[in-house]
Amino acid sequence: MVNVWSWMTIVALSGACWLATVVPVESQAEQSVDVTIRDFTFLVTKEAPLRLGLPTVIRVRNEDAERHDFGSTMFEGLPTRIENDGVIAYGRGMEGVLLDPKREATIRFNMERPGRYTFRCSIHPNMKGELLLLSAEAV
Ligand SMILES: [Cu+2]
Repeated sequence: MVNVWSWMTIVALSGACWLATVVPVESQAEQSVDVTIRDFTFLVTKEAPLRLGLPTVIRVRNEDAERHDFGSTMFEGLPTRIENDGVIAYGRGMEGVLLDPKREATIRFNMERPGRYTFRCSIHPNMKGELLLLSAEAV
């Protein structure tokens, strides 16, 4: 009895994994990264290594009661669309986004240069994080 039950649980779990791996392939048009700011720290969650040539969405959420910003040189020279608190800004040479407490912003751009990119909060210079962008050949 116990064995049958755990076997069924495993099937259900692997079914969920299968869905999780298939869905991003179907929506291949976009890759996303979630950045959560909590206790003056950047926490990064992503499904897969970031690849060049794909539209990329960075969702930044400030869970602190303090104002932070998310800035990086990774958008330098690239057309970038930033949606922050219902306001959409679009342009080149954007440096980042300012986040009020408990707010969320979305940054959309196309990854074009591989490398290791740091991001930081200019208000609190010890808040830093890093994203690694791979070229398609490296994946
Ligand atoms: Cu900060």
